[in-house]
Amino acid sequence: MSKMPEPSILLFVLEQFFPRQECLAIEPIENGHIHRTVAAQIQTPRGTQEVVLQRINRHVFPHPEQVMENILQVTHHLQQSYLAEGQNPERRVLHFFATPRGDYLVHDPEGGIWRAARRITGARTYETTQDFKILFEVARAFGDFQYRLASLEGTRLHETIPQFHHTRKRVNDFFHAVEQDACNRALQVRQEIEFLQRREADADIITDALAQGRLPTRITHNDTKINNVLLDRTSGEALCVIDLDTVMPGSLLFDFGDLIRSAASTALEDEIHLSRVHFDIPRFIQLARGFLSALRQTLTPLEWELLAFAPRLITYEQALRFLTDYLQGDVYYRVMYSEHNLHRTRTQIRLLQEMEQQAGTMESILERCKTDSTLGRFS
Ligand code: GN1
Ligand code: MG
Repeated sequence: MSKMPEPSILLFVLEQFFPRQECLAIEPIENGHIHRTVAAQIQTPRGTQEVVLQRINRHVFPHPEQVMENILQVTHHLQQSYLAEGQNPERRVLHFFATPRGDYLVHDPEGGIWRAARRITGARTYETTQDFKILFEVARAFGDFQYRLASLEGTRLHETIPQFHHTRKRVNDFFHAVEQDACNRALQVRQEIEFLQRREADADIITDALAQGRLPTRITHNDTKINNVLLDRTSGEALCVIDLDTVMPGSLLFDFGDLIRSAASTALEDEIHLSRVHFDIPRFIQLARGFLSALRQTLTPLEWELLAFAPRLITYEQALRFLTDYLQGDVYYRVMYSEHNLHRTRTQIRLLQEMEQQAGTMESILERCKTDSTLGRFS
């Protein structure tokens, strides 16, 4: 796990983005498993500016410049789409700062690479919630995000992490980690390993259909966790989709799947007490309704057919990824203690088991969404 950067490094980076402007405050933002994030307040001639600084994890994203190129294309497109509707994009779309020389990335003296975005104030994220209105809003925001990006199709976006949701690749990485057993942890997690091995056949269903052109490739977010949507603190309205690092060509099914995985659970991803972890059908209903409200007309028959399966696949994939990282000695995800990735694996396995039990119910709920005329409204 990487430590919090020294204040001198943060001040150096701020000086590149905002030369000769005083920094009034700095505080860490702890959510997110990948980058280091801090919030800063800058005194500018036009008043105070709230900034989010992020040091990009180069182990995970070896080409930060490609990540930023994608993000600038995507944010520009989203801004235009709000402007065309006469809406102010300021709190709807992330805005990144450039240095006076026009650079969106700054190198610090220790080799870190940083970016800076305007902080959207009066907004918050949720790690979990049972508030249906919030769930509906989060899901609607991800569906709307993907809907707006459909008109960007044809643009070549970089694949910022190749084969990110290629489940077969994740299975292979997992088998490799089991075989290597670099930290002698495999024996202790025999049950979990066997559970995941038994589901190996599921891995190819979506990626094969994508490769054969039976499923459309769209521009997707690829990390549709509940905490990647900012909501207005007062009204509860969804404002802005964040964490755009993995926006790239993908399947709508992965975005739907990851949303359900993260937001239809009754507990946090790293809950230690498994008896608290459930896949919750009432939450699933709100999430499905919200996500599909903008997209429903655009789904192909095969996308509809695989929609109920997608959350199981993504939950399976996530369990594989957490257990792979546990076996490899926690080299990918930020961990707070040595069993952290194991606890994360176990919550995913528990969710997957319950999703398997509820498969029929999920299918009939989605079937109803096909024709429900009230889908776009929260009820
Ligand atoms: C990572 O950065 P964060 O926490 O939003 C990961 C996702 C996982 C997620 C699991 C680039 O997302 O793919 O689903 O952790 N992001 C990357 O919580 O690997
Ligand atoms: Mg992320």
